[in-house]
Amino acid sequence: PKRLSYEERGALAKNEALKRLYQTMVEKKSNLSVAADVTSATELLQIVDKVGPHICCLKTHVDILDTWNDEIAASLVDLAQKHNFVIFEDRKFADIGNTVVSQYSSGVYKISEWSDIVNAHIVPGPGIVDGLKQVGLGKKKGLLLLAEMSSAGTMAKGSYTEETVKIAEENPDFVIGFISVNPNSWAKKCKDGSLVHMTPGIKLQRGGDGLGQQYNDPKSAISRGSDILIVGRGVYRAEDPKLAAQEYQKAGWEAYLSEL
Ligand code: UP6
Repeated sequence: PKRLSYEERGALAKNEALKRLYQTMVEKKSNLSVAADVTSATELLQIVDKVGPHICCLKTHVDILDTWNDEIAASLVDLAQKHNFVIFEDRKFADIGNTVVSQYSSGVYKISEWSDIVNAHIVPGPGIVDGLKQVGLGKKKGLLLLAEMSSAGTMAKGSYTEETVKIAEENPDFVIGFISVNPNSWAKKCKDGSLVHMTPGIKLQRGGDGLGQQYNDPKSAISRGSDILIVGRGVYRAEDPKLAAQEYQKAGWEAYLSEL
């Protein structure tokens, strides 16, 4: 076979959150993560309840919401249990270790209390991973490193991208994978077969958004080595978000099966 299955990858995983993610993907036959980037908290919960059955992972941007409190956090966690998905807060941490400790655990959002996965840029160096790990490891959380970005002119490329592999492999207990666009072009150096590649900039109709976003379709993203497709506007701006989620789930899963 060309690629290891999600089951096999899950068996190799050294992190609880990553094991749970693969298990969810297999159980639901879904490699779809919906980015529910609406700014109304009420609307967020409504959309999540609709698309929940079709996703393995919900990606949030908690800092775009019009309101936030413990009740909304609890509702998200309830929906995650009801529909069986993991929660990924796309916080893109980028500060020194000591500061990200507070940003991850404190403030208005207390991200470490309700999200299973967060992500970080490696601009500051490996200390950012040490800081986030201090908060997240005991709570069985996982961290994704931004290896590449989907936006035009991204500076996350070449040796910067390759450096993320090194930092990931130095932290196998906590780093669960990467945000990546074309992992087949650089991730072969990665010896840990469990690490997951999550890819934003996915839409059935390719193109862009006028603000730098560049879209790939599900099939080509998976063939470039992606494991999980992150879809935002393709789902939540669709006339029927549930139907759209179903379509992306099917496209992503068929693309995955064709790689085995
Ligand atoms: N995202 C990207 N590109 C990256 C990293 N993250 O688009 O390199 C995030 C965005 C948004 C989602 O912050 O939440 O993925 C993409 O949304 P879209 O499908 O509506 O473009």
